[in-house]
Amino acid sequence: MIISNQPLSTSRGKLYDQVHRIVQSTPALDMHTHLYDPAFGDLLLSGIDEQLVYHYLVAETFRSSTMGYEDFWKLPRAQQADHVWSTLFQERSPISEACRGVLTSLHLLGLETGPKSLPSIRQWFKEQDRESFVSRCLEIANLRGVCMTNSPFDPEEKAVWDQSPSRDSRFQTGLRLDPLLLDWPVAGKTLADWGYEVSEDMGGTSVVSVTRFLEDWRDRIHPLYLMVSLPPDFTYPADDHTTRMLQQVILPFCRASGLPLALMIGVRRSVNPFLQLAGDGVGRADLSALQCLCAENQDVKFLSTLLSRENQHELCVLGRKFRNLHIFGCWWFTNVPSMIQEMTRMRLELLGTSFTAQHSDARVLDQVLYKWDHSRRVIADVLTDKYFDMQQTGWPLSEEIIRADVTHLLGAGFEGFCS
Ligand code: FIX
Ligand code: ZN
Repeated sequence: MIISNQPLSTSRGKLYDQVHRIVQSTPALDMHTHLYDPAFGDLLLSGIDEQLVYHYLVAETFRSSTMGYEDFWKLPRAQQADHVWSTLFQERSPISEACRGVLTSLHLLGLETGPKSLPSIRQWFKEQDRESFVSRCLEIANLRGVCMTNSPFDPEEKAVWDQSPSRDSRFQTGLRLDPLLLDWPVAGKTLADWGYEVSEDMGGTSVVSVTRFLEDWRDRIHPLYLMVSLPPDFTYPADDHTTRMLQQVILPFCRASGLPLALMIGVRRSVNPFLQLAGDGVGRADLSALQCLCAENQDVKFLSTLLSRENQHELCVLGRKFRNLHIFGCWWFTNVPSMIQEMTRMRLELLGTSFTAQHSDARVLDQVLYKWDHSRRVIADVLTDKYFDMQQTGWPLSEEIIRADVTHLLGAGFEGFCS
């Protein structure tokens, strides 16, 4: 890449090409995924069948299929994938964002696609060497790192940590705390089984013990941040367990350790339980909870992404008020081009470059290909508009400046906020 300080041409077409090239070629840090370090074996999902049974596609399949929910879940994975393929890719055009995503990922891997191509695609995936496939996906998506979602409460994952796996430095960690905040009866019992002295009412040595549990996992996995997904009716402060856990354990821990707390707000879990993982919905949150957390704890760092489109403007305004709040990504139902475009534009207009433009939330390795390709295109479109407007005033712009902004938006800003 030639880096030049020469002012760019004010021709819109040339600016468009330059910004797109820079956004495509700047390595990103994917700050929230559900991928695993290859050392975690089968927990790292990849391949066409896993892509097809992704919960985004399962939800869409049931809109058009008359198959019973139970009948679908009883099928072996490959047959579930066959059903998704026939319903969404053969009987109609694969036009939704999730379907388009499968096609983009396959295309970027150099595979030909068409209604009859599933058997040959499967065969191709069978022939791939796992180690080199991981590198290939990260290279094509141009990711310099990927942050996992690491839950000590997941028995399969914990079993791997217990073996002290030899780690791949491209995969970083994030400590997931949902059960601690949202399901204390289960989390407390689990902690007690592991030898931490806790009680049902969080009395006695509970606060000290849960803090020690966090310290132990911090020392064990070295997370970039702590995280939790919260429902839209999350309220703070409230006379409930979540507030007590935040006030007595998590906020003091974040304050002392300097680790940020990521609050992902707006998911209504299991609105249709028959859909299993695909059955979660969205609700508009009351952001006075986040406002209060940021205001009362200015020495604690918060990361936030919200699920409801209706919350996005309010979130940007909160971002303007609190420098201890870093906004990131277009989460889940907002990870579609129309929403990425709207949210990125609004964030640039209200926050400048002081946010992280995207995370993938990928659950299957190959998905990073489409998620980043689609997002990078939209981010580059919006940036082109913004730079064009800026240039019209006579303000100089250079390749170097654009690259620094994009580097910031694609992970360096998040790292700076954390450090
Ligand atoms: O809570 C989360 O981290 C969500 O991203 C997931 O639970 C969700 O299932 C997902 O994969 C969204 O993209
Ligand atoms: Zn997620």
